[in-house]
Amino acid sequence: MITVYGHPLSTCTRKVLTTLLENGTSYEFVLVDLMTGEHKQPAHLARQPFGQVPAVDDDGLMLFESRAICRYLNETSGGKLVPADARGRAQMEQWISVETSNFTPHAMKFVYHHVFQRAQEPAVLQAAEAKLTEALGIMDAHLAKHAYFAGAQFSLADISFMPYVDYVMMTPAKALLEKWPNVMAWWGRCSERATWKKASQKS
Ligand SMILES: N[C@@H](CCC(=O)N[C@@H](CS)C(=O)NCC(=O)O)C(=O)O
Repeated sequence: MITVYGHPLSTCTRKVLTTLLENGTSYEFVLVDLMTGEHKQPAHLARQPFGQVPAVDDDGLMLFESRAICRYLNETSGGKLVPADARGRAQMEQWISVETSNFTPHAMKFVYHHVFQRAQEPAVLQAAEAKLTEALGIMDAHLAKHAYFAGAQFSLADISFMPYVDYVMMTPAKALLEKWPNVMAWWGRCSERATWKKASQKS
């Protein structure tokens, strides 16, 4: 049995749940209450030594780090979220790296400031806007030619971006995304998926 320790508002928890739901894998969900600091208590630190969510227990195999968890859960549940060929896999990994390095750190500045009340200096938001615009232009050019980041197939690369895009759409930086029609069309396709809606409690 797979147990996911997480929180429904957590971007990284949502990636793991979407991966499980896409593969039709059953799991148990255990809420770790970020609001009361449960993630910093010894019981959770034993599962996730950095005091973050998610963590997963697969019949005694304890894992943390959402991207590693998603790769593992996909591989052990049918593998439909990773392209079968090396070229497709390389594309997928490239875009997961773009998400981690070039998109999320900048996107989250807006999310911290506007959603989580962690005020950012104006200069920080200005720099984040420039970096985000650069990333969005590159993403848009790719998505003009491909339905998803790894090509025609919905993959872990799309799942990696989705929770961050979802949060950015709740901030004024939504306007930055809306300038890019292919990013918006991709987001429309991804955010309509029943698995995503369930993972993020939107249905
Ligand atoms: N690199 C980690 C990041 C996990 C992470 O940042 N989790 C957030 C929620 S999305 C968290 O637990 N934040 C609380 C904290 O850091 O104290 C992963 O991918 O799993």
